[in-house]
Amino acid sequence: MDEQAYLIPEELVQKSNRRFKAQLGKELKSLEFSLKKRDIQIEDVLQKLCAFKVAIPSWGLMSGGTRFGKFPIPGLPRDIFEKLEDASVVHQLTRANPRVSLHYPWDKVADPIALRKYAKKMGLGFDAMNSNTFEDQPGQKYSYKFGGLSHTEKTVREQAIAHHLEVIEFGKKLGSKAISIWIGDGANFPGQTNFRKSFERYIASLKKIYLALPQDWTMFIEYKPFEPAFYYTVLADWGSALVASNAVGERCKILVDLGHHLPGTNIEAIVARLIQAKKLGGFHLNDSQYADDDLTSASIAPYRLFRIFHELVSASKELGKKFQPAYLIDQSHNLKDPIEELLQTTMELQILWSKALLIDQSALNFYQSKNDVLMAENELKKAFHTDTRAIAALARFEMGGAIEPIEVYRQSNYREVRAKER
Ligand SMILES: [Mn+2]
Repeated sequence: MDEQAYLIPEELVQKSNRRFKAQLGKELKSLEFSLKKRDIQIEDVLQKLCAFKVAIPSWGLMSGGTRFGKFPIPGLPRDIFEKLEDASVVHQLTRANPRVSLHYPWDKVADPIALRKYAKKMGLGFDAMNSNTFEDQPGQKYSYKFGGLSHTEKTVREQAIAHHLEVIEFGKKLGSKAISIWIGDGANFPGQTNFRKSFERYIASLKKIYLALPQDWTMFIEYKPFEPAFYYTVLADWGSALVASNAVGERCKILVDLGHHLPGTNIEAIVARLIQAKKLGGFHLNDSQYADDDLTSASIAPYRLFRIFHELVSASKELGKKFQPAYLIDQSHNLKDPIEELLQTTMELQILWSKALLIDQSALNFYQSKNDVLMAENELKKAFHTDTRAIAALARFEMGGAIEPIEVYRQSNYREVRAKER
């Protein structure tokens, strides 16, 4: 158990847990009974679920919005220190979100060492650093209006590369081990850009950043089909990302943002391909109805997320501990309190992850080999239809968190108190 300065009074967590413990015990008993018939031990699932950690993005602690407007609630964090406080509340209650992913320069501070110390006090560490060449910063010499890493002008590309080196330097001081690169480069109109040359320039720029990447760091490249460029995007899809990451080097891996796919895309098949190519770096978790909607994970298509998790669980069974993709939430919290939405997200992820852990891989392999389509599909359905909320709750409880995180959070009046201070 870690001794951290968590912000929700511990007795509030314990009081709530005491209230829900008996009910949880009953639910676990009945789940245990049904899982035993399938030769599954709850203890086994629990252990693996406890190892499942998801990072929080610093930008996800604010009220997001659309290009049409934002509707912030009172008490939101005003700087990265306050963002860490809110992230710490999420982690205190879930015990599944021990790291925060920063955005540079939005989270830039003069004293990164002080920031690192503060994070430690809050029980947190730092995940991947995110760069930004998709907008111009005040005082910047060259504009990114027509791109950054793939820009036609060498001076602009060099400025964009220098920015990435700055992000890495900042991240090193925080103890981060990765840089995540998403670029907005592309074109709005046919004829505007030479596809091959812009891609070549992008790869050449990545290579220069890669040279400055510390040995124990990973570079994640994130693809997206469209927006802000609506006709052509330099890194539009997993195929382009695979070509680029192969060209750049072994520690250049691909980041799959679930919302960065066109409707109907079989994302789990893409995930399987990237695993096979040893190029799956990690995930930006969210959900979408249409495109990059950044909605709460599992709010729209939980079965899709379950199928993606199945690919990951089955790969980790085969590949063991060396298979460690990074998981980050990347959502825009427009309508819900960001802390509540992050709690809800993490709870949903825990539920679906534990469902994926319930799949009987050898039975599935058997039915697949016999081309027994219905029974093979049923192996997935059996796991998906199992109510694993109790296992997720038990995992939080055993790790020192809350059985019912949102209930504790609301009881604590955390946001109301912050609204008076911030
Ligand atoms: Mn993303």
